[in-house]
Amino acid sequence: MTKQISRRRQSVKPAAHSGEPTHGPLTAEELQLAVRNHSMPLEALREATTPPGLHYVLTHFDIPFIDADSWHLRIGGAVQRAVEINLRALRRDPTISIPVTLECAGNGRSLLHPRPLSQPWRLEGVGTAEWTGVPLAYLLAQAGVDEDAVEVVFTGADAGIQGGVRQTYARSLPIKEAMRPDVVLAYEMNGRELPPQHGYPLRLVVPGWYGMASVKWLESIQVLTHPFEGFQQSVAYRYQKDADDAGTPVSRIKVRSLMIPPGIPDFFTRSRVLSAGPVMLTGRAWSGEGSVVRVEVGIDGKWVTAHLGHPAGPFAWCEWTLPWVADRGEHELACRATDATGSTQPLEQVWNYQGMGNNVVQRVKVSVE
Ligand SMILES: Nc1nc2c(c(=O)[nH]1)N[C@H]1C(S)=C(S)[C@@H](COP(=O)(O)O)O[C@H]1N2
Ligand SMILES: [Mo]
Repeated sequence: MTKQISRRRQSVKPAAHSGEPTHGPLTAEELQLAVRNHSMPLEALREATTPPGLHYVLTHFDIPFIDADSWHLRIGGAVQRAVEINLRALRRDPTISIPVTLECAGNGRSLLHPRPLSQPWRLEGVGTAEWTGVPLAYLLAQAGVDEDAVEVVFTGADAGIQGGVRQTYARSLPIKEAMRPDVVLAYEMNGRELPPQHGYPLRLVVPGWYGMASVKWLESIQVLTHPFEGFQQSVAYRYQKDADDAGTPVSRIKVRSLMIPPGIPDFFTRSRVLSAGPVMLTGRAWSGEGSVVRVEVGIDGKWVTAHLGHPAGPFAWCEWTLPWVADRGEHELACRATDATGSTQPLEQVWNYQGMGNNVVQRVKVSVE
């Protein structure tokens, strides 16, 4: 009996996105999202720090334009002393700078069959920036977190409707993650104030977690003595088998590598043309679960271990290179990373209802002339 009720409850649960996954062509709604939320061109993998404007952007609702002079951050909930702090005061607090590779949890979604209807990323929903700001743990310590605290919820200034539910964008972290010394309340990206689309004047950056955890346009931090059940926590960002599956939460970034497509592209099809002879294949690899220990490059199905460079930090991607002598004809290149936990990228798409945490190997077809 109880089971039936709970199942019925789940079936009226709002969907994280709109409609069932489809085998059909790209919809006008997906195109609308795709042009709002741009990805990082793969040639930008050349740079350890993604150049300004090329870092991917994902915004669920509208970008709020915030007046930094009247803006302030509120910290409250299960704390000894509630805090209200403005930007000038925050900038006087201790700072850290940390290079972080951020990836959208939906990266790779449009390559899935059937295709979940949401932001239709291909493989480029990623970027690396140097984030500067105040360690979250420092401010939480100032507020004095109560002993029975279990989670911290972060709320942005942006509101909208998703899955029929009116909401302000909010996500939580378990208290243990929130207390990590490398979680930062960032007011600078690559040494400059945050651009509007990346969360001006202040955002959270949670190294190692998929992007949804890094709440932009941060206004409020509340310490909770119970798990947060907001939409972006309990409905969206879950690994679900189907619409009725409560699923499991999405958290850390799975191991992935990408390659700069060699040669030159055809404008319309983006297929690659390359001259015969030596070429340095190169790209970057990352994982939020442990450092990258190996990248293999597949050349027409044969895997060769690439040379690994040193990442700028424990949560930044690392460069890989592999010299190749291209001979005339059609070739398929691929890359596959493995991290310290032993996880390796799958060769086939692993499907889930929301298209989350996909990390399939990238394949690049080249014509060598
Ligand atoms: N307030 C707010 N924060 C947010 C989002 C949002 O829509 N609103 N999107 C999240 C998602 S899904 C991702 S992937 C990252 C993207 O960060 P970026 O646009 O700076 O790359 O921001 C996260 N933080
Ligand atoms: Mo995302």
